[in-house]
Amino acid sequence: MNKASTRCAGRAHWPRETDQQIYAVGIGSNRLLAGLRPRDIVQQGFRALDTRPLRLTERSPIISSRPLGPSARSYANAAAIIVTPLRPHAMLDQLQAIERAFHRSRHRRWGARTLDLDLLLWSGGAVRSKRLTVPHPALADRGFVLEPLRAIAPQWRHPITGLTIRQLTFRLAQPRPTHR
Ligand code: A4P
Ligand code: MG
Repeated sequence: MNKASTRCAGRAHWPRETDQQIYAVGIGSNRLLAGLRPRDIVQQGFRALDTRPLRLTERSPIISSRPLGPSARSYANAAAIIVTPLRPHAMLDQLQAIERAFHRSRHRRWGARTLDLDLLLWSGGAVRSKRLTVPHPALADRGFVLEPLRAIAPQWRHPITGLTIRQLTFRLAQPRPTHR
């Protein structure tokens, strides 16, 4: 992300006159597609996220992570910063169209998936509707989301807790008290 957009991503609101929205998107894959490995699929996901009306300004390193949930295969995870005129629900439509293009089917929650795109953060703050919750409700609890995001947007503040991504990552890494 360039300096101007880094500063704006750290604030609650992107200046209205630009009419541009900034999003942090989480990317996950743990399935093969036409001979492509999850890591290659994430690479292709970056490309799809840089196609109009989306402009990808930052891409994180791709990490390998142990599966959370029933799937046995490990995941490739990454994060990207996207600038676009699309408002949140239209952005979700766009992300789901990309997932469909990668042959993702939604039969089983948390099942193996070719490409999973989650809206993590929005420059306009929070959204809560039947279809969409932003920030992503599990953002603060998942290392495989926070770690890539910290590499590209460490100062972005969670609009509800007020903590930066760097602080959330640090907090998650702390040992938790055990109850006997
Ligand atoms: N939805 C609501 N808010 C959002 C949002 N912020 N971003 C709705 C995206 N979608 C959002 O999502 C189900 C519905 O959530 C959508 O139709 C949308 O209207 P989905 O992507 O179809 O289903 P899902 O991904 O199977 O469910 P969910 O609850 O989104 O799962 P997660 O949170 O995406 O977790 N382990 C590792 N290591 N790495 C992973 O990436 N991912 C998951 C899935 C499980 N384990 C993992 C990983
Ligand atoms: Mg999802």
